[in-house]
Amino acid sequence: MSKKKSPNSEEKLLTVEDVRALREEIALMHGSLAKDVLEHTPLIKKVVNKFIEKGLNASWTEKLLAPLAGSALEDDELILISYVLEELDALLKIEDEEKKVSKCVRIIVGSTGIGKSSLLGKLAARYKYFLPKKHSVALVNFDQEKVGAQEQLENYAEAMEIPLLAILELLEEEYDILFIDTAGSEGEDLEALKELIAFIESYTDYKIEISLALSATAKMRDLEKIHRRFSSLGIKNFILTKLDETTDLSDIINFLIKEKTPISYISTGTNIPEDLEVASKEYILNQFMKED
Ligand SMILES: Nc1nc2c(ncn2[C@@H]2O[C@H](COP(=O)(O)OP(=O)(O)OP(=O)(O)O)[C@@H](O)[C@H]2O)c(=O)[nH]1
Ligand SMILES: [Mg+2]
Repeated sequence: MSKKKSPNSEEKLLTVEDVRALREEIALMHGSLAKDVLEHTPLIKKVVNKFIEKGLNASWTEKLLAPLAGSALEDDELILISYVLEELDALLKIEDEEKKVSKCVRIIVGSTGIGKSSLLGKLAARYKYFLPKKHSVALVNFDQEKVGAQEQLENYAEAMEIPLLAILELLEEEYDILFIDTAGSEGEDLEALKELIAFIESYTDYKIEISLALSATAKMRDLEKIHRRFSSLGIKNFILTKLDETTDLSDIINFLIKEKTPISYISTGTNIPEDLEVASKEYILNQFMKED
């Protein structure tokens, strides 16, 4: 029996590369169309430039505002500005603190010196003393690398009357939340961290929650690189640190609007436990819109 010929078998099929090239061409067309439109709508162009000067991704901003040309909104600068802010507001994801469950191990990972240990001190104090529900908490040191890491946690533990446990001790007594400090992990440390996670999963019924600390001063490429490095751990949320050190939040915002991961907390200084904010869109967007 002869095989039936598929109707397209004679035609050249598009390769993956062809499709990719087409997609890039279409994106370019959209980009130049947006630029064309902006040339003829000075107010929209002004607002686009305002946000580009603030550091927002240029083609993202152009493509967002160009479709408003010819609409009733094109003559009102304030409305155009709030249109962009609303879009940013919709894209930023925030984690709801109220939803956090008890019996949980919170691990903070991130680059060296980003503020991980300080965050643990602040969070442990918050959960033990400052929330309506008072949690039983303990700190755990898993930073075996850094000289002084143990002493740093001992200081927090002593000052805030919070127990500091060795890893094996977390099997002995139950807490609502354990806060585990890690080293600014490079490759090998990441493996050790995965073993720790497997250990907790096998021998306890704590739920594990991993937060990636990101500095507001980091550049886009660093943010992407650090996120890639830790993504295999399963990052539940981001914590932003060092918001007090920069007024330029453009890279962090460009990064956050591409990511679906929510932000949980914001660190705004070196004081423990005071300099910690629950993440909010208003806070981030207000900081972003602040004039220098
Ligand atoms: N300005 C500012 N400084 C901060 C903030 N958070 C932490 N720091 C400071 O940054 C330095 C490093 O903080 P740590 O909490 O030790 O950072 P780490 O990520 O644990 O550092 P390693 O354990 O060495 O990787 C300290 O001097 C902190 O006081 C912040 O939000 N703003
Ligand atoms: Mg540390």
